[in-house]
Amino acid sequence: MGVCNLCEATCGLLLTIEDGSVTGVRGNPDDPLSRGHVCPKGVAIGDVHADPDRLRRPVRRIGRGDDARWEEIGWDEALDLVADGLARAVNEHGEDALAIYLGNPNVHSLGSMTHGVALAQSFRTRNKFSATSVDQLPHQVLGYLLYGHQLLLPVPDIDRTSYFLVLGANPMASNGSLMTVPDFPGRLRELRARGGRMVVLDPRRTETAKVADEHHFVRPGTDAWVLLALLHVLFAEGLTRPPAYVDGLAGVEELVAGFPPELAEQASGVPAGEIRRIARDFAAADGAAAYGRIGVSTQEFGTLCQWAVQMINLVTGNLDREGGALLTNPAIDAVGRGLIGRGHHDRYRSRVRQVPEFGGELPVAVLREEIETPGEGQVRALLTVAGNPVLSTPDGASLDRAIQGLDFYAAIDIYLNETTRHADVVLPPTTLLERDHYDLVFHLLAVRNTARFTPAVFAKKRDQRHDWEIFRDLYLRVTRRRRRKPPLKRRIATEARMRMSPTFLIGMLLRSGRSQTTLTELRRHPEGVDLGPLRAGQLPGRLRTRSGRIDALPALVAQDVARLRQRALPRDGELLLIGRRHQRDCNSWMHNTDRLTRGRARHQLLMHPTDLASRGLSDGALVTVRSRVGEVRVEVAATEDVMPGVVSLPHGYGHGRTGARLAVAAGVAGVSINDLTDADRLDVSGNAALSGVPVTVT
Ligand SMILES: Nc1nc2c(c(=O)[nH]1)N[C@H]1C(S)=C(S)[C@@H](COP(=O)(O)OP(=O)(O)OC[C@H]3O[C@@H](n4cnc5c(=O)[nH]c(N)nc54)[C@H](O)[C@@H]3O)O[C@H]1N2
Ligand SMILES: Nc1nc2c(c(=O)[nH]1)N[C@H]1C(S)=C(S)[C@@H](COP(=O)(O)OP(=O)(O)OC[C@H]3O[C@@H](n4cnc5c(=O)[nH]c(N)nc54)[C@H](O)[C@@H]3O)O[C@H]1N2
Ligand code: SF4
Ligand SMILES: [Mo]
Repeated sequence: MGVCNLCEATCGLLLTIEDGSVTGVRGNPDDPLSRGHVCPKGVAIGDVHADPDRLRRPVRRIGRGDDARWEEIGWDEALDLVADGLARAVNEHGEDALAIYLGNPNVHSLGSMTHGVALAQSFRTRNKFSATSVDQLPHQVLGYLLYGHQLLLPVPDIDRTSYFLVLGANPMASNGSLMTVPDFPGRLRELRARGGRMVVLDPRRTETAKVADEHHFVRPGTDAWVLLALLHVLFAEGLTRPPAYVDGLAGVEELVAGFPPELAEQASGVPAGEIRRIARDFAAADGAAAYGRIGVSTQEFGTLCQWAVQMINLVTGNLDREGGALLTNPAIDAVGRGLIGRGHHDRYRSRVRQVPEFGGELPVAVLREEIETPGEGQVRALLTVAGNPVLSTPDGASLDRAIQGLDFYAAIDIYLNETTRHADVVLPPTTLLERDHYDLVFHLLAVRNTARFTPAVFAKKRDQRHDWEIFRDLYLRVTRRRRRKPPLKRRIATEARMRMSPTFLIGMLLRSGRSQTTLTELRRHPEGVDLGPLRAGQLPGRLRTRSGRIDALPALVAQDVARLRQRALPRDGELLLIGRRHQRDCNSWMHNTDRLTRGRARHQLLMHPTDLASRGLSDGALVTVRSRVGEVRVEVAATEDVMPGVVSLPHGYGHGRTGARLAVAAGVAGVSINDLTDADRLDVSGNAALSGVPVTVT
């Protein structure tokens, strides 16, 4: 039995192993959460394990750029080199001279959660970055502001809801996010079978839009107007029934009074009449849940959008109600037990652009300028862990150049990708099938309460290291080399914890606290243990706010509404760029498996036929896409599935620079959307506004 950690759905797997390799992958029908679901990526999980291009030993770079050569070196030498490079930056230039970027797969690795985060925290630099600020930062800011904890996030009760309102998410391809929902297609069928409805707002007629009861095109970046208008209607028509533990609703009502559906129609293209009807249907439904994801997080008003999504659930009485949006009760409650901090905001700001931190992290959109701008606190050394920011963060091409100017760069990664190819040393950990897994994060966000522990499928080889061992060894080595060491008591405590294996820690966490299961029980049931459907009626008890109540209108939100008011509505004829995901893509990696890269190419720019015609372009042409920051050349594909005025490129492509040998060979390396996105476009949370970038196509 195995588990897939490639996306947030965390499906349980049944693996066939022959002669030490994976020859078959099926979904595990006995898994109480994933119920037998598996997708093409999960089926390809053995390909990563077997991939000859995957790094298995540390490598050191000799030479630069296209002339670089890689030399395998031993672990001790590699760890020493990395510790030397990181400690030297700190000793010579101060704590802030070291930057760290934690990429997406960290949340999917138990060892990263137990040990990687601790290593990052031991660096007292302000220059900590992660994929959070190109992803879900608005959610975390609002979890903190509304509910008192950055990860206290209500999850749509999809198994019981009768009205599911989806903005800027494509769970048919992504399998859900901040909503661990394996087998979304099956769960949607059940929703429809009980007479429920799904309504989707998206600038593209996505796979999810196609199976929805209603789909409305919305102009990119204008959802805030639509969402505020939905609230406007709910208040104006007396459709609210908020719980008693909420303050500040009069302020919300006053604020949304200035955002009628007619204004929203002008901004977004969604007809005012439809907005009114959606508000009424939502309020009338017996259990309704509004949900917004990447498309409404990574835009200029991401925080406003996510706030309004929370408000719609709250004022209609659907927060903490069956069929609405509910809190989970995981076996290890990392939020309730304080394993993850509540969050904090604006304790300090970035050096160059003065953007506020959140939860001890700065927006990754400022990383390039922190590397390139001279002065005290300039970033001189970088550690990336499971990340590829050159492809994943705004204006990646400029970051690509900046990284090459660093004194020292080390990566912990299993591939040489577009970013790690610049590293001085790469330390490759074992991969999923070689390590134990318990999900500390996604049980927190799942549509059903379950618990599952998955022991490693393959034993690691003698010359391999788990990621937690790499984090431990780096912690010890860097600390030893630092001129200013952390206080002795803290050092001893951290060191002791770093020496415990993740599995040992999970056992401990399950024994302490009031866990609903034990590691012994989980070992006996590797398919997972069912802890029941999500529970209603947990609020206000579980709020972590100081008042024990919800302040519906935090100052940050109120101020940002003023920014929205001043915002000019999009102009006709302007082309706005959005991203997309495909079921067979996995962010910026997994493009080195034949299984996922063969078949119809899917890296093209999607464009509406009328937009092509008005520019004298034809389907299949090679076009130049330009934004304020850069340009790419890519094939265009005509489709009526995108709204006129909108073009779409997938993210995670652009392997022409290097990496993903098989994708390059198959001619599907594509271009990077983030060569076009703009590091200056930020939401008020600091999240990158990757969506809705103005571009021209010629
Ligand atoms: N324009 C645009 N940009 C986007 C997005 C978008 O929608 N549009 N989406 C954003 C989002 S939501 C995210 S999460 C980010 C993701 O962007 P990143 O944080 O850069 O993460 P990945 O692209 O997943 O890159 C993961 C890297 O980790 C390595 N890896 C895989 N497994 C392991 C492991 O177990 N251990 C280690 N050490 N390494 C491993 C892989 O080889 C790969 O190089 O991209 C963001 N960028
Ligand atoms: N197959 C696959 N699954 C994945 C991933 C992957 O790379 N591949 N990545 C995983 C990760 S890291 C994450 S964070 C999740 C993300 O999960 P989702 O949020 O479901 O991801 P997307 O498919 O990018 O969906 C975003 C949608 O927003 C739309 N959109 C863009 N701009 C706007 C806008 O301004 N307004 C509105 N209303 N919509 C807009 C896009 O057209 C797109 O349909 O997926 C995860 N699952
Ligand atoms: S939906 Fe696919 S990628 Fe996501 S966990 Fe399941 S098998 Fe893995
Ligand atoms: Mo993500």
